[in-house]
Amino acid sequence: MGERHLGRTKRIVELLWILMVVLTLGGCMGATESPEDAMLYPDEVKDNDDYIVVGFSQVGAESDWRAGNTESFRSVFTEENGYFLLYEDAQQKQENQLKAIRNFILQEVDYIILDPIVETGWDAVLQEAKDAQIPVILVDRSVEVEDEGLYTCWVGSDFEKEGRSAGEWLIDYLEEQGRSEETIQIVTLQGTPDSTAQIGRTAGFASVLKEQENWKMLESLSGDFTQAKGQEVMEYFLETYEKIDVLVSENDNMTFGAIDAIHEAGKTCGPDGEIIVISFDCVKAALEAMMHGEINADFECNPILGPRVAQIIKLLEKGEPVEKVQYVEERYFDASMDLENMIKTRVY
Ligand code: GYE
Repeated sequence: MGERHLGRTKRIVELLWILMVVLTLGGCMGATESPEDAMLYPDEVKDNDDYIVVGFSQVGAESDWRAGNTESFRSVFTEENGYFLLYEDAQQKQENQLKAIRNFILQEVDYIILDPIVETGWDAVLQEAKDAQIPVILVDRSVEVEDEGLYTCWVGSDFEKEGRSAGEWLIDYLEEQGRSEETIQIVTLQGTPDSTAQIGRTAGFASVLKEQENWKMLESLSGDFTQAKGQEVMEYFLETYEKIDVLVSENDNMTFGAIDAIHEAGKTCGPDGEIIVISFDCVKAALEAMMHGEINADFECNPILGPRVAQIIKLLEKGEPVEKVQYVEERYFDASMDLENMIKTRVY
């Protein structure tokens, strides 16, 4: 091998070393989850016992429901009310939530509020919060952990009941329409897989479906709770299945996307259309769509959880016990109701 060749090989080896060092350092920096690039709370708050510091790890900003939910926390956990809120939007990624929680622990917050995107994968980080003696309050979605003592309590909706109510509503509606004996072909737009809302709504509807011999579930696919994916998946359903009688869409934003797809395919939906549309959440825009005849029934999911969590924190501050599982109240709406008046007072 010539000298020039040897020199080049040496340079390549040197470069590879430098690259390895850079990559290793970069990797380490990412893994230390330094609080520098995350939200910090100021020293005057840290040294001031008048404030209760709350770290809130939110799922994302994927839907109108989520926007209402975030606003509910932001409006309650204010400095005026004696709180300092560290808010972290995880952009629908569990890894971001794990990072946020570890940052809250590093900063020694007083309470952690977690809306877990999926149910699994929380044992280690919740153990870390417990070891640091920081109570964790779960909101909206829940977790599946070995030891339920890893969190203080959970506040949210009975998703399974929502799904069951949707199925029961469909039985009654088909009966009213004189279609009880007909073969009914159904497609489902599911929410984020493994999220409590998806698991519960799917299971609740399935429990009714399995008793109905003439109902046929053609396919269930995830639209990740977003409008764009809802539209995309509905386009696929419409291309694949010639006759769809019912769309069950596990949130309103996917429903909005699906309605666009239905119109683009030259089809109709709602009480006077070809496809019966059942949705969940009951956000204002969905009630409006119902008024315009696009949605048949919508099963409410209440996003206003902030005040309830503030009450829980007040009890915990006084050293009082709190209930482990706390459901919020909700109802359903359908196109036969006086929606115009209801919309006026709706805050989400
Ligand atoms: O239905 C959906 C949101 O977890 C209940 O998440 C929540 C769901 C809600 O993206 O719109």
